[in-house]
Amino acid sequence: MYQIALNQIGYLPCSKKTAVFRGECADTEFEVVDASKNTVVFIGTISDKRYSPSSGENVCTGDFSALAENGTYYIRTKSCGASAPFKIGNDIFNDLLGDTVRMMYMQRCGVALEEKYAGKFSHKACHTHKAYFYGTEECADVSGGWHDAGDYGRYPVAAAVTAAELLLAYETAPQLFPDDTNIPESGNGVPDILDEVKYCLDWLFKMQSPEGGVYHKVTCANFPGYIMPEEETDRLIICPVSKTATADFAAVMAMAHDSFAEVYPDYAEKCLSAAERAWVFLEGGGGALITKNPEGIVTGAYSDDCCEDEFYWAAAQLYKATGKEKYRSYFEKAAAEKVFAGFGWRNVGHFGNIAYLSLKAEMKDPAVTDESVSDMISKAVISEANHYVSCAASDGYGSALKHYWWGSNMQATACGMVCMLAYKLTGDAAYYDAAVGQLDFLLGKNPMGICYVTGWGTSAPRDPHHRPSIAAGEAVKGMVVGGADQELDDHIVKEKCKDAFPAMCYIDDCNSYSTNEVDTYWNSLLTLLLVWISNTNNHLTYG
Ligand code: G3I
Ligand code: 9MR
Ligand code: ZN
Repeated sequence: MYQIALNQIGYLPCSKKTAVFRGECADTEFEVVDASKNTVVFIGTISDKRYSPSSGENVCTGDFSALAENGTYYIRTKSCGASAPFKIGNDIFNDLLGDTVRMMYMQRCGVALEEKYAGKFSHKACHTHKAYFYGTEECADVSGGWHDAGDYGRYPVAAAVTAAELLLAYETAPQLFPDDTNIPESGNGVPDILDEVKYCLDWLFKMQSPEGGVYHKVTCANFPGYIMPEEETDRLIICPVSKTATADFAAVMAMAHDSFAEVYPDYAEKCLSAAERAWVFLEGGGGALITKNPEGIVTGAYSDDCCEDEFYWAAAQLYKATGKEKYRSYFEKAAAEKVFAGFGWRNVGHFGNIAYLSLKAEMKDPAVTDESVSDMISKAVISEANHYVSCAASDGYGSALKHYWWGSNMQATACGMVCMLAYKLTGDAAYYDAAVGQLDFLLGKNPMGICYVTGWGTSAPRDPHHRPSIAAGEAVKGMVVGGADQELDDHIVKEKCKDAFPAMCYIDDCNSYSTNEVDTYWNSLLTLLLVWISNTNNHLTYG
């Protein structure tokens, strides 16, 4: 493990650049070396010695932000040795960005992944057999969509959030999403990211009931062994309609209407009418709150005892897509009572906030939003971001997390997103720096000294909890792993990390699903953060 922790992909020329020197570093200076010429290009001071409670060690920091020339570098010192190499440049995240999106293709269900697209992870069509409505002998075709994570379950809540984040990334910087990423739709004149989202939405349509509600998931009753997807042939069970799946469906279908209007105009209309039918279903009180799995089902529950934030998000997206008063009044009344937050699967409020705030920015028409509601949202975002900036400033590694739980890397990414939202609202660079700090943490500046994305950086997870990777004996590239979980939610991390410090409760072991699994919405949130950080110049600012 490196004694110098830094972002193993690299730094944008304009961004703050810091490294962490771990343990008792005797040096007072560090050198940045141009790796191609092996010449010292910068000398910096090692300072700010402090105790890092999340990792139980003393650490120091070195700032090399003044170095802005494109190139490949590494840091070296006399007593801490050398760091991993890293790049400086404006486009250094572009290839990683492409991989974070490509994961979704690798998760496609219901079709064969051909070798020319999926290489050694190719497989025959999977989960095309009949799916039965829970507790009945009635069946339906709900083939398609994306396998959620390391398992083969398909969950509309997870899929909708993933698709939404990909659409937001595309809307921010369409120029970063080409039509040549080697998926079956490449070269059809539509950006591959939109085709990938459409693959998911095509499945979501199948998950909408005739009444407009959306089934909560389709999985087998149990998780399978470490097999390729086509080998899972147990009965597929469609679980009952839920409020959260229905509301998330309404939200993402409304977003898709806006994003697909130009490339697939008829499809865009189909999305919007499905979204409005879902809303009518919810208005009628339809669907259940899912607080636990149905009897006999042990796969992912995606339980959520609050659906107000999902309704909040849906109303904002439907208002943005239609301009209808009923959605506007629902959202503004809800926001006036409580500004919801979250970039997660359970807490989705910030997707609604972004939709509402973007209206004023995009429409340049103050009447389109209620200034007092926008102000309340802005104040809530800035207050949350201030908390993360303060946490990051007091953490030895710049992490905004005070607690590491299952999916903590997604939470770190979400903290970065909130800081970017505050930056868009205020232009205050402190928020931008804190957001970059969360990306640095994910990509290597962390107590594990690991770039938490498979196949990226110098030290990356090699053994993720991901069935196709386990079966193939190699990790699919470009997947974010869950990260440290001090709750020790699986038997491996409980055994191996029971005495570890919070940010070190991570193990690169395929059996550790609570620290080393992957998930589509962990990837898509990183896609979005990478785009928002890399595209400050042509951002939609909401201020
Ligand atoms: O939000 C609370 C926070 O307020 C609290 O401080 C913290 C510590 O107790 O817990 C937080 O809740 C966490 C929750 O995720 C929301 O992020 C729970 O601890 C944590 O156990 C829960 O983990 C979820 C896990 O399923 C178990 O439900 C992960 O987020 C979620 O990504 C994961 O999803 C699974 C699917 O069910 C099945 N497919 C794989 C997928 C990834 O592992
Ligand atoms: O592979 C499953 C993963 O997707 C889930 O997040 C996790 C918790 O629900 O469960 C994993 O499956 C394990 C099951 O829960 C217990 N037996 C071993 C399975 C593989 O680790
Ligand atoms: Zn499948």
